Amino acid sequence: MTPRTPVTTPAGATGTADTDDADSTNGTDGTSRETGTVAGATTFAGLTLDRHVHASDRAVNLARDVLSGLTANPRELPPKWFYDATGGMLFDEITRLPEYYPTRCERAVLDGHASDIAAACPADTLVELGSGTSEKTRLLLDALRAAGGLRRFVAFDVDESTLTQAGRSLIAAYPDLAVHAVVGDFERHLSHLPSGGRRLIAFLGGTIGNMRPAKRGAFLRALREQCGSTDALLLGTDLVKDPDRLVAAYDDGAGVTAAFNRNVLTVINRELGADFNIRGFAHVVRWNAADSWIEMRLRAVRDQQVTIDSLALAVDFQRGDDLLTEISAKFTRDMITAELADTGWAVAQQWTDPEGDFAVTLATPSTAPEAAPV
Ligand code: AVJ
Repeated sequence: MTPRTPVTTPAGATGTADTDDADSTNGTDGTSRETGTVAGATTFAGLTLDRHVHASDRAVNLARDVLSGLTANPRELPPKWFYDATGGMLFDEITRLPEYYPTRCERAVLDGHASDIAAACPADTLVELGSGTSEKTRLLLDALRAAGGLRRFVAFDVDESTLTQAGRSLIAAYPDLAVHAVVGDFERHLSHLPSGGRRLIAFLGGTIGNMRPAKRGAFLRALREQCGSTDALLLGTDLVKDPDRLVAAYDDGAGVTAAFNRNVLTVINRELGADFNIRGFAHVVRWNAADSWIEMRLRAVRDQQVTIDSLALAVDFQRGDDLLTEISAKFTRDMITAELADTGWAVAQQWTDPEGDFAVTLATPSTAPEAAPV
């Protein structure tokens, strides 16, 4: 790696984005009122939006992650940068691939057990960590409505446009439901989750698997600290299985996941003025049995130098050099129970699809969360 000029981080690259400043339309607390409702008030009609991450933070956060990721050894990028508009569409396509079983397995569990979940936790508020666009969300909303108590839906995601779109379509589908969208990063803004009522907090899709164990622990503990005794967590986790099936799920025959993986290079080229040659990197997938996770990598197929204008950075890749772009952890039931117990949660119920490929766990707050391991 040869910095073209002394590597200086763009101004504010390390600045935190969470400003909560009053730039939102007409709210003073970062909450913009779209339909004359008051966030957190007793009346539940319409859509409320809280903004803790601003569109302007994206470039700063991307620059920070790319600079630290490409100058690290081994090189690594967080998977969140896959998800621009193209990445979102490619992921949607992945969920329909024959090899990628997690989405349909989780849907099968919710199809079969949404009413059991609603009976076990008759919440008045469904919180989804994620944008709430999925069909799975509606299965839960319908079951909680049928159980009689549902009054509010909170969607928490980093992408405001997806959130507001999803919010509006949910309001159209559920006119009497209060929809509260929170634009935030679940590694930093969980404390901004709207409080009150009895909340079922859904974290689906196996997305928790993209975090390493320490981050997962911190996340589950932070969530536990936001929860009262009547709240519950609904967690989707992919289960350990035949490594060939695991690898195939991330390396499909049609090459959609390969395109999804390479998309992060397109994002960096477009948003940071880099000159990655997309075809200069191969899509590589490996089952790491020791750490119980799938690794997705981009491997340089030849010696090449990549320059990133906005970082004044030049990065040399030797043929065979890897860039880790995602881990996706796979769990056993014991791992799930242990990680939840370590972070102040107790497994109340657990369901899997008929093949036992994917688990959905309902966890309730156990006694006070144990202190974080030092
Ligand atoms: C959406 C994060 C759960 O890790 O399985 C799919 C993303 N990456 N194919 C996963 C993904 C490659 C997916 N999650």
